[in-house]
Amino acid sequence: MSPDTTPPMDAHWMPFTANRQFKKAPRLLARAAGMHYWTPEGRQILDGVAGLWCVNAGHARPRIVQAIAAQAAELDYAPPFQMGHPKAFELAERLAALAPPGLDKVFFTNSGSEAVETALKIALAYHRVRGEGQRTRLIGRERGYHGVNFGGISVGGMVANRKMFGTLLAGVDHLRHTHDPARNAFSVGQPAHGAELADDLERLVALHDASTIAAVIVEPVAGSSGVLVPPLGYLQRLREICDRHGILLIFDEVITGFGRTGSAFGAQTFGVTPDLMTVAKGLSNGAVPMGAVLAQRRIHDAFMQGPEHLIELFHGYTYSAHPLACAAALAALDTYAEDGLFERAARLQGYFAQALHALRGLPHVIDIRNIGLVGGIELEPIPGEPTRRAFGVFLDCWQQGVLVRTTGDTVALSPPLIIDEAQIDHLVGAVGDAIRRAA
Ligand code: PXG
Ligand code: PLP
Repeated sequence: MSPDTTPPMDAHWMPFTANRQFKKAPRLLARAAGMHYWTPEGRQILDGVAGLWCVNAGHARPRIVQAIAAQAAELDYAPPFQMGHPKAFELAERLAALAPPGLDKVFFTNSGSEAVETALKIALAYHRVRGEGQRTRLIGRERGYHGVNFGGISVGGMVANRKMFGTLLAGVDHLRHTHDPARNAFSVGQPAHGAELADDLERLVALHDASTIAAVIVEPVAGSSGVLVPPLGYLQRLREICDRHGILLIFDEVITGFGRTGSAFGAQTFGVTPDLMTVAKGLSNGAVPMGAVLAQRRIHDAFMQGPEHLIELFHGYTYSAHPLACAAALAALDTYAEDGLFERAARLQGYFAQALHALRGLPHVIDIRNIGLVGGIELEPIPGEPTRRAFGVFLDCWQQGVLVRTTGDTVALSPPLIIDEAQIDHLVGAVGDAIRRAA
């Protein structure tokens, strides 16, 4: 990299990054449009991960760009407490209409992490306002990712994200994860085996008693921990057990939302409606930070009691429903609809699955998983050096001009939903070449 394109790099403590390695050989992105990034030197990079699973309509979509610019000039900021602005209400209506029936109420946040904290707090408070304040336990799942704040890492199940940070929230327990390569390796779409893993919730109910449990939170498809697709019947079974015991079911759809699995939300793809749903990322196409919690009407309504001049829920962020974020999200929803991108993801998923599963048989490929336009290729770790093989594939792809993501020894792909067949071939071909070279 030439000195004129490399800024000073001392001060920026980078998130989830190997800082020392990065600063020795920086990978900078300077510009983006459609399916591509460009580096400061002008090298074109095919975006195989929609930025970080968020730019579902592709980069720099004109409608979104113009909406943000116009909004900044018209109303830059409006206080969200005891005040409102029109686009916040419009966006909430649009989201409720897109979601499965019943998820009628929308609370805005600025990220997926904040959406998760908000959903967990709503779950606890909901039970309390109904006189069941002893329901204080929160249940997550091994290998779950629910952002990086204290509630999210407490219910989350990624060891590296938890172990440094003390005792976390009290009263949290975890379901077993659903990854079962012995029975399900190389499943195309939903794996056949493992619905019974949902019965693990019955074990926790037997241990703690249902009367102490507020909510269960799971990702419909675990993204960050390596694209773990739910076994057929698993989410249905989890829903039934929650209903039997009065436990709220929270779907964390931060990755699975906005077309990623071939419908608006994973809830629709898998045919299971949660009580609370968290979204972020694709909500604004990644263009302005934004998240939200969608809640069943009865949950919201349980709070609407007592004198009308009193605040019902003591929670919110300075930037909840930020005007720029609302403008970006409305334009993103328009773009998804105009381009039929959720349907496009559904239509392309067969082609994408075929391309991915053609990598079976390459050296060290031990599993391939897919649903909608998300895929995971799991590599056998180098003995004693976990994550190194996949990171090598990531670096090789970057050299080839293709951006992928790795987690552990899984290479994850989640391209913008505007991708075409030739670009799928290019993306998966680059990964295949990198895997061959890494052997
Ligand atoms: N829940 C889920 C299911 C997520 O995937 C979050 C919450 C947190 O969202 P924010 O906006 O606070 O980051 C996420 C985010 C990765 C990776 O490496 C995935 C995420 C974030 C960063 C990296 O796969 N997902
Ligand atoms: N810290 C201080 C000192 C604050 O005053 C506030 C908000 O007023 C916050 C943190 C929370 O910031 P935010 O609402 O952006 O999450």
